[in-house]
Amino acid sequence: MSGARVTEAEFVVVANRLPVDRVVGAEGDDGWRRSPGGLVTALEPVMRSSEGAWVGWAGKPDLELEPFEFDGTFLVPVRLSAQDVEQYYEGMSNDTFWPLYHDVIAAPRYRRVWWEAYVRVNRRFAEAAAEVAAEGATVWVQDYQLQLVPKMLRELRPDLVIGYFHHIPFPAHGLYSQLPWRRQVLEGLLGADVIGFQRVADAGNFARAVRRQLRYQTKASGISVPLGDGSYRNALAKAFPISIDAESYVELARRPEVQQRAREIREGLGNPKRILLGVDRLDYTKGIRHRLKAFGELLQDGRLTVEDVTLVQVASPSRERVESYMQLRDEIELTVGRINGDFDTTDHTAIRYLHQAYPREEMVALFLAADVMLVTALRDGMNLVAKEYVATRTDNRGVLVLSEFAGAADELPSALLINPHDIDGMKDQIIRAIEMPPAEQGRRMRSLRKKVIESDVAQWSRSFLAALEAAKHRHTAVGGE
Ligand code: GDG
Repeated sequence: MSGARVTEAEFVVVANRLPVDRVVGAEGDDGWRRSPGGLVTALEPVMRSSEGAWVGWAGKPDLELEPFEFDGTFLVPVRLSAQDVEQYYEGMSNDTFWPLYHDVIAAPRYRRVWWEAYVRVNRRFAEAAAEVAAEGATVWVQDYQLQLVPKMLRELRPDLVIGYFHHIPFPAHGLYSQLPWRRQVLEGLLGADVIGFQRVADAGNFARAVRRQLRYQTKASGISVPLGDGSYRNALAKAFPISIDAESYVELARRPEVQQRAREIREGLGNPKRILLGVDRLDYTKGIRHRLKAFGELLQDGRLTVEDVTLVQVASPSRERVESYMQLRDEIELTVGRINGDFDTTDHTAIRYLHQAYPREEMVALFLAADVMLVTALRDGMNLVAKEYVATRTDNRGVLVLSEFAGAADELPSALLINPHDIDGMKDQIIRAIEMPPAEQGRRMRSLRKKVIESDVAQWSRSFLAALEAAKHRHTAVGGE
């Protein structure tokens, strides 16, 4: 097998997307730009120090690309046809796994052709990774689009140490068991030596599904995976809560031009006493409708007025070809239009709704302009926006209203926690946030910031990779016997 390998990478990341975006220049010439995502930032130091390779899709269908070097990383593009994108990505990943794993907030669709595409595409990713990994290399597979890759890869390359991280929730067994391919997916994931989740509860749900569906033994975080010859391999299923590059947010928040921009934003909104902010991909898991309902009712009840309070809602475009997302956009825009129509004055708006994506500097200026950050997800693996807001509040002012159903709630108990289904409860907490005295804001924010700054994304990748390293030693010990 080694003769066929393109390169010999000691560390390989496998993710749905490559860490770069294609940019087309003015003369029609194209190049690549590093994508701004958190995962890319988190793994950059590891990739640099380890002659790493990254296997992923370049983001456009039917692109035939040779592997290439970018910024010290060997990039291995996996080709997806337009049909693969439709069935594996938009279908199985975003219209089956996504709603099922987020507690069926939207109805998951179970389609056999999508599953077949998912298997086919996962195999393509596994084969690409098997080709580039050096003997005994460490491979880190990312997220729910690639749940079958760990097992497929182990079959191709039993010498590898394989990690998998699940960025979204893992649902309770009662819901998970709807999945027609529930056993195959569990077996796929169990190909990994370490399976990481956002919350302790996700790891627990996974272990329960494994016990119920596969009848494997579990003990604490360990799962005994039978090898078929009477012996067992130990897989670790555990929480590794992801975080942000906190330092870079602090740095942006300290820039005078970003602070100036925050002042301009406030002025542009007519200098209301309080600005509330929501920042989400336009997704039904984020609870944007519930948030709008609560805010609309507060205006209706006369507990808030548009002269005093404005809600800024950034809803960045997402999955625009998936039907449920098109519907959600219509509903949200109808609601925003109604609330603004009912309550706006010529000088003040109730909701400044922005269906756009912004550069990071602008996002930080928005965080700085906001007195209250609303994170009202109905279900969310972690929610990085909550952590980003906290990191930028270097003056220890501002209030985070945070849904209990976001993974971040486990780590950030000093936020004002809410149940977004309880509209009255949410309204009361929004009022409490708006009226919170500075001393209490400071007390809570200091404790939130301490957590986010201590547990940053570098610490996240270090602790996951340390667990994988320990698995490597187990491999060696078994091999040496
Ligand atoms: C998944 C899980 C988990 C948003 N709009 C703009 C923009 N963003 C940035 C945010 C944040 C990121 O996108 C979104 O991250 P979240 O964690 O909030 O949510 P998902 O996209 O659903 O991410 C989630 C995460 O994976 C990591 O494991 O936390 O639970 O669902 O960084 O700031 N960034 C810019 N412009 C925008 O308009 N620059």
